Amino acid sequence: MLTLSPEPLDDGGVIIDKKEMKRNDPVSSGDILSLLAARDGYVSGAFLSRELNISRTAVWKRIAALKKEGYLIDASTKKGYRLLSNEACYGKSGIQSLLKTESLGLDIRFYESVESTNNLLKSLAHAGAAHGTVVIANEQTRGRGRLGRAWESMADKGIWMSVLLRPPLHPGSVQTITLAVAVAVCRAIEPLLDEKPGIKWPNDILIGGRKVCGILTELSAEAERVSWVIAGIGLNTHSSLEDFPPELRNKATSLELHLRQGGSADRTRLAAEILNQLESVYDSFLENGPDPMLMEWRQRSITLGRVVELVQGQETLRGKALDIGADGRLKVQLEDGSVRELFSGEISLRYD
Ligand code: BTX
Repeated sequence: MLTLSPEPLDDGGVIIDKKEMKRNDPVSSGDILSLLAARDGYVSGAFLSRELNISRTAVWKRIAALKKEGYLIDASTKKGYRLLSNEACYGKSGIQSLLKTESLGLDIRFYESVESTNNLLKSLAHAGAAHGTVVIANEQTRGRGRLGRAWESMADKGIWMSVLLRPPLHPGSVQTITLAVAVAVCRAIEPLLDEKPGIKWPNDILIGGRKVCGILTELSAEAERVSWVIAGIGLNTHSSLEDFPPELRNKATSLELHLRQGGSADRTRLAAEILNQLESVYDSFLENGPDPMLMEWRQRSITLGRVVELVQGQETLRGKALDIGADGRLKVQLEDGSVRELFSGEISLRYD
């Protein structure tokens, strides 16, 4: 069972009047936040109500939700509302106020602590949640990696986020989604870093040879059609090396340890930027096919051209990583000259 604590902050206690919004176009607390943040002084309730086409009561409810998320807002009956600090609080509204997306993140469920955001989103997906629904937690108590491995997800130290996609794809091509997510995360983090991140096939992002991000893609499909894909992203933002268990200290890293001067690993901005970039990569993928994304993936890959060890059950094979296929499979030439095409679910890849 999932442990949710404290109560979910998904709608900040706001009961949304279904009449006042179109589905897929909700007015969120994040919209109010953007308008408040754009002004130094007070913004009247009438202005907000007019601008967003919602009632004054609906404005008031969303302001209450923002306060609950930790924003300091002065409310004056005469002058309206004023944001007292521009510091973003890590949560749904802050993230939504920075989104440029049309579908990803319109519905964000933000929790203080869950077992696994992938697990939680899976039950929402089964219940019919829309494409683009996102679950984020400040902490995961049973974060998962591939092949039954654990993912360390300490409170306040990273972005633990799952995104629901309903792509019109054949199940066989779903592995490319993992590649698309990796490209999107690289685009989002690269401007902050003093060193280029690289993608280790299929699902790790490394900085200086250490893992900063892991991606866990899960799906439900019928024979010919994908029903949903959940892309789980674990990105270490604020961990120091001591925060990791001893066995990970020479393998893991966090953004904060590699920031360029003036860079910040602010989770609100980053989570929004990952969603912005993911929507852009995903839309282009559906419109133009996988080639442009695969081209970028190849440029960012630190796997291609390397001699790698493939660990599959008891068997360990050596070979050279040649290329990535249009279906996301890695082509490896083994020492006997034969070429194998690998799915990510099957193997672990080792190299120095
Ligand atoms: P993976 O199986 O490729 O990597 C798991 C391995 O990575 C572990 O066995 C361990 O060696 C190492 N590891 C564990 N935690 C960390 C960490 N915080 N930083 C660096 N290395 C670590 C990778 O699987 C996929 C991880 C996805 C995590 C996200 S978080 C949101 C979503 N919910 C969920 O339960 N999982 C995903």
